Amino acid sequence: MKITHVTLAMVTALLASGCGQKETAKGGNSAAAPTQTEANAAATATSTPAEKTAARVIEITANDQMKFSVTRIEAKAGEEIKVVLRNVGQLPKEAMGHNWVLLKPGSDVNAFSTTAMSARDKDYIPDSLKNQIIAHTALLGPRQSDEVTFVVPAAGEYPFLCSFPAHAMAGMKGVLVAK
Ligand SMILES: [Cu+2]
Repeated sequence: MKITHVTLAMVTALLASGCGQKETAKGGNSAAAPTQTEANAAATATSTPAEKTAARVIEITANDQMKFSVTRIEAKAGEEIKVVLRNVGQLPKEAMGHNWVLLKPGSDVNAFSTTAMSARDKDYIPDSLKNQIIAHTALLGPRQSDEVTFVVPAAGEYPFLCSFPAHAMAGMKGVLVAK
């Protein structure tokens, strides 16, 4: 799911930049001033909606003290959000890996965390509980980052956690509140 979102974003970015370069090249080579004006106007018109629909970025850091820098996110139902998680710690991934997992309203964070402990080969994303997950990042080692983009489905309180063993119990959890 994450890979699909990232790939789409990259394709969109590439298409956008490609179009921009094409318009610029056309305008620069053309001797006719009106054509260049039209090209610029068209470029402006197409870029404005793209900016309006861009996902809101929430940057979160995770550290060796098992803390997220953000534990509460306020959002609107239907809003597109991009969470960028950065592991700012030094300890190796095997001892202090971090991820960010957003669950459906009503999910039990502690139960999820406990089940996730036995899913080490899946980076602590247990197959049996995937139906509780709205979105999640990769498991990150020191100085790594990852992002995930999702649409907030509806109003409600969506718990999130780091599913590395015992991290949620130590406080690596929070809530996204959608209105
Ligand atoms: Cu963690």
